[in-house]
Amino acid sequence: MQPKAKFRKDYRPVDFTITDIYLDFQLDPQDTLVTSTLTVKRQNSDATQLRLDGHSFEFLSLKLNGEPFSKYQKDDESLTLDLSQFPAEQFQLEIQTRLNPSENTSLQGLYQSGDGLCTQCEAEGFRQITYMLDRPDVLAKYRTKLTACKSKYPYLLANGNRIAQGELEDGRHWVEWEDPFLKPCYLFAVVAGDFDLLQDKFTTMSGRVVDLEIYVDRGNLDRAGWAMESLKRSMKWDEERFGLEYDLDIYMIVAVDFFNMGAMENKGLNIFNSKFVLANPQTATDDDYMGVESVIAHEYFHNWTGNRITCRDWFQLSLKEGLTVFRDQEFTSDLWSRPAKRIEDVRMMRSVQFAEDASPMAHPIRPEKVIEMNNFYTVTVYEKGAEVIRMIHTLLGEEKFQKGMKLYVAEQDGKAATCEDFVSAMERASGVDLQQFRRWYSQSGTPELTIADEYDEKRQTYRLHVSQMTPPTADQVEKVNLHIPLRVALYGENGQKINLQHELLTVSDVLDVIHEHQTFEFHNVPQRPVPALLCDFSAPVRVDYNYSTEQLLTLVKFADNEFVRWDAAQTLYINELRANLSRFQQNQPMQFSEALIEALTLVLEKANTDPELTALTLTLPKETEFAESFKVIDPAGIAAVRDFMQRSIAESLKDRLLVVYNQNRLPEYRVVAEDMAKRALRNVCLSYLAFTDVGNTLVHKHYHQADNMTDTLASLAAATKAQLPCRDQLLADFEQKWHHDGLVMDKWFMLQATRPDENVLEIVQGLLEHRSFNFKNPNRVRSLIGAFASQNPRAFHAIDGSGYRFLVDMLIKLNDTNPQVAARLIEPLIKLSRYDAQRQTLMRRGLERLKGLDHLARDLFEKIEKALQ
Ligand code: B3K
Ligand code: ZN
Repeated sequence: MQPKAKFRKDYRPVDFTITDIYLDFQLDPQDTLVTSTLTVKRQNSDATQLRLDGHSFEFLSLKLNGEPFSKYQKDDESLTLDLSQFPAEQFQLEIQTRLNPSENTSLQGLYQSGDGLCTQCEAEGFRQITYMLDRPDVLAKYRTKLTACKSKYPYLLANGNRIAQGELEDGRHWVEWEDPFLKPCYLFAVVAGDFDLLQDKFTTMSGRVVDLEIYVDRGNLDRAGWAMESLKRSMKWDEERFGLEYDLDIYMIVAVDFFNMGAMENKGLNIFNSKFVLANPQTATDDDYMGVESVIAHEYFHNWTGNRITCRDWFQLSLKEGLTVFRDQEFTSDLWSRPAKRIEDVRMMRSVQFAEDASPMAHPIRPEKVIEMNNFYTVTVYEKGAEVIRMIHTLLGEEKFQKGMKLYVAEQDGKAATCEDFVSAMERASGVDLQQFRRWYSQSGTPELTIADEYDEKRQTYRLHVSQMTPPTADQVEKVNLHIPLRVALYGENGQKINLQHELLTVSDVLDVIHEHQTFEFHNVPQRPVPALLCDFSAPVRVDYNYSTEQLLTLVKFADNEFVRWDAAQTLYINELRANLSRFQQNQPMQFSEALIEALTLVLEKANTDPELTALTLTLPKETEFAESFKVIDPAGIAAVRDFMQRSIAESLKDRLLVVYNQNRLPEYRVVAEDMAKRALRNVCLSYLAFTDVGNTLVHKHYHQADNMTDTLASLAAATKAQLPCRDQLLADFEQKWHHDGLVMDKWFMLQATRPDENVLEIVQGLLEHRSFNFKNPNRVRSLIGAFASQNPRAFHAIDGSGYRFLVDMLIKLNDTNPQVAARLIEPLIKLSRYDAQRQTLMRRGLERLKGLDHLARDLFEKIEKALQ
């Protein structure tokens, strides 16, 4: 049977809802018994059928108001009760099911992670536990009783507050939990296991004391402190910036090793991939520290934007995800560096999200059609969704935006809402017209702004001619004009900023682009300015303006906005890559331009005053970032040119890089912004110096002097990328030291998977048998197989098709064990239209091999179908 699509337009309210749920779990890794007692309430007097979702368990029994009930029909996905003879307004259903968590490799529903048991219910995992109206607009009160062997599972956790507990004579114990807040079943969670526990307290703004608990595997307590600090900072920030306070008396976070994504915001009981909890200087890099903090914040912020106010249906996912990503981005920006955070997010948008728009999976932030919901937890829904919220913030300003948030919360608290409810609240609270702006929710694709300018010296006027166009996408051919906030700045030749005026009035630096063609005119412009366009990436669009190298150098040198300086350098890098790629493709010698060296010299001059931006600007875009400026991607060419650029920069700037490298050595490891910036700068210098004659000595020394993972990994990466003589020894040393620790080994697997070596595929294949590798663990799979396919384009797209064959082999295995992870990993293979004919044929062959599988999971089916169309 072919999986069926669901459409947003088909949303209907439920005929029956569920108001209360009592769940009784007799937990056992092989044999768990679940009794679910549902209070069902009729919403539609004409309804005769109640269809409950459920699969992947053994169905034991059904009772209606205490009596066995047999008027039902069962299929692979559901149980439909015939209530035509039963018109009652309200009744109770009791459903018994039996589960085997130890064999649940999908990591959805109830499953075993290490020695513990845990759940993952979003998006539709609850239905793998018991029959349920598994949809987010069914909000119920939950009571949960957990019973299990006490020595094996000393902690039994669920949502809400612990209300009772006791011991049984057979060595088992039980705990009962009650969640006073209404929630959809995707926020339900259970954890059973033996843990080390870190405890703390937080006093909310109204003076309530909340118990904070972080559960980690035994022995990992020294890695939980940063997560706890992050949680407290998040709670405080949400009170200060959004006026939102935590609502329960307890907040628990459990770290597990087997997890399909980053973390899950279950009410009062977050379950996390241990990657986003555990951190200490020996095991985590600076980036890991930042990752932990922002994911902790993100899940915490969901308590309001996601849990108290949830989504009416899954098409509205961006309502909670876009908004919560926006909130976590703001949190990081307020606490650390706003420009650095912006640059990180923009890099992601321009590479991964723009690529998704250009792929068979293109969809608006609010999709219209879904086969497998898990396939829509995408950069589009999340990151572009956050960009859409950010544009609303830009159009309204902080004050009115917060007024809108207050109204939204007041109107929707305790409910399941839609994106329209949010936009409407923003509009009504601010008085700003968002009519045309709403199209961002329904239109997919990356809009392109083509900009030309004109300076009239006599009249001292400057004009920007702006045209917008959104190219057709796989899901949507016809496009309409969007409301695009375009932030601009004008600079004089010597860097002075020119005031934006119309007649004699100062005008906003945010231009409202709403038509297909528009001209913006500025007055009293004393000289031909250099325009900075789309400052801070004020909208998720591409800009086409024909910058001269001189103009870009002016921006790199003088712009008062860090983002603008960084962005001008990006354009220089891209221009350099383009020019050399044509030479490379025509078998001509490559040449490195003086202008780029001049720009980077300017950048390095600011190393002492602004180490952070210097590090970010010196960082060469990744191959996948470069790739996005081409319609047809030449993976081998891009890799060769990038490699050439890296070596050229290293050679030309060696002395300066060495000075900066030596100036930025730190006496000790501290997780503070100032030191992190210096480490980043020093390590980016090292990454270049590795390609020079001092490389081997320097990298070797760096590795052995490192007292923290940031520096250790930087030297390992430098040795690997530059293929230094010390490489094998350092890799072996690292492996020896960390092979027992999967999380740390993920960094090593990733380096192996992205090696520039000719025989990297052979190495990766060999590592599938490595003692630290485990095919059932999604983190391992992502860091070895995922990194090879998505971060090593030269090898993955090898013209003999070996990379594709390998990925398909792996996907065939994952299709049976963990389809959700498989559907993530297939991404680079479905983007076939971006490659030459020969590669397309090979990629298509791989997809067809998958399509022919006997039990192709719907997750993969959806993507393969689209790719082959
Ligand atoms: N809401 C979860 C993601 C669930 C993914 C389900 N496939 C984590 C988050 O966005 O915070
Ligand atoms: Zn989220």
